[in-house]
Amino acid sequence: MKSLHKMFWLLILLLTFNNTSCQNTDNTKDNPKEEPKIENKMVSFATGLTNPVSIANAGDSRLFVVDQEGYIRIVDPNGKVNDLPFLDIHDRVTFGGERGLLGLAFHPDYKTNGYFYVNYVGKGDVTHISRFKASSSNPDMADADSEVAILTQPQPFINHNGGNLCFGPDGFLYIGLGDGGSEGDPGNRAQNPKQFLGKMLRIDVNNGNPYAIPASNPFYNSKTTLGEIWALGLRNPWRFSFDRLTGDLWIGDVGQDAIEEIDFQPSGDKGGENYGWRCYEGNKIYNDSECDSKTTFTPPIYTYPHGEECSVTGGFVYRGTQSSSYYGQYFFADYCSDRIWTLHKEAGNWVKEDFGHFPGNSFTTFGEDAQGQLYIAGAKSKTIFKVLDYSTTATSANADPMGEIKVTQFPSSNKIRIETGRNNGNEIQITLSDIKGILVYKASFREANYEFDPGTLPFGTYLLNIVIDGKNFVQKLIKAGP
Ligand SMILES: [Ca+2]
Repeated sequence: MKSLHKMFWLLILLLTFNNTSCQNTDNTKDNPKEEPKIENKMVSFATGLTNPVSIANAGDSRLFVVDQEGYIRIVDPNGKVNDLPFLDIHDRVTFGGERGLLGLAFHPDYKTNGYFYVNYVGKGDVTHISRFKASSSNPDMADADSEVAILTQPQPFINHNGGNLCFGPDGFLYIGLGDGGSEGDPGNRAQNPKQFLGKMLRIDVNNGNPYAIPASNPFYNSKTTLGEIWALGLRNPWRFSFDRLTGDLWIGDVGQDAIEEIDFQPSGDKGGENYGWRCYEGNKIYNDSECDSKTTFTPPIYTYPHGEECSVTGGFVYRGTQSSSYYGQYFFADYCSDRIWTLHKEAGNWVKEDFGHFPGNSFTTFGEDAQGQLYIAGAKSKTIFKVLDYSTTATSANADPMGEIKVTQFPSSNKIRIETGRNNGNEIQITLSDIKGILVYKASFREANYEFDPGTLPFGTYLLNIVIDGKNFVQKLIKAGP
């Protein structure tokens, strides 16, 4: 098992200069004309996995990776996969194609109750939402015999099983179910208010037996719509997530033959949205033969057409390192094209940016660790990558007479490179101090560029001070663990 054995520096982009808050004004985003190098964007974090389809954390330093065949495996903070699985239920999982063990969510009080919830397709093509319990004696093991059925849903066809489940910031469990499969939703199930298929459900697993319907659900006590339904009109919401900061809900809904879409519900939303399928695929009418003209559909915030692309893998809003260029951006990928993008809002409009093209992966899922760092798994590459902080050219305010200073990280070593953008032969002094102000490295040079290795230092925050022609630049650096 390859582990991320090298420590690396993550750069924080805030640069202070003469009390002017500095903006990242240059275009440091990925140039779509150039194939980005994977090591600049992501690093291989864990390898040798089998069929990884979901990544979750339990509020500690471990990552839990769902193997579609019916296992949950633990990856330690060094990227090492435990020999023994956390959970082995392969005997009751029907594996193959879009079937298998598909989703995992830890109870918000997992630390005290040991409960976690899974979504799997079992015998007879029935989707099971079940609760399991961790072993009370071994935190790296769960009790496979502790299964408690929460909800089941027969699947009329083998595809479009949804598979994801997440606890929302409200403490309720959200369950994404696909339209039941085949193509074109032949039973018009996603629009049928009396079926779970093609819906997002919201249930309260802390009350009732085995659950209660929250009184705040949009169709609570409705006679025409099942009370569990939170949103309708989804085709196959394979991966969805909540923004851990804002509570916004992001859904990647896999399209039919033409259009992939991202749906969005702002935090505080009351639910009840109808995302359109099968009346609409993206923003285009797909089959309006039984569509009620009075129904209000909620359009996606972003769509993209098929071509190289064919199946969206919804991701997460990056909430890892606050000063990263990616902070607050929603990551998503396409399973077929191996492309990853980000979305963010600018002047009221959603803007897509290319993150990169990483052939040979078949990205199935994103996941966060307890700190909000972002990971993505490839089914084909059987690898989990970690999204790196984005080191960028930090320019000072536009009045800066000195030009720009660029500080570069080297993920594969301890080295830091400074490019001062000037070459007047004057002495440039640098110091590196830890957060308590204790000096750990000091040097001076007259060249335009300088590369140094401060040696082995503990993980933590450091301040790089650069003095050039009497001006003082301070850059915060984080020495991150693997
Ligand atoms: Ca839709």
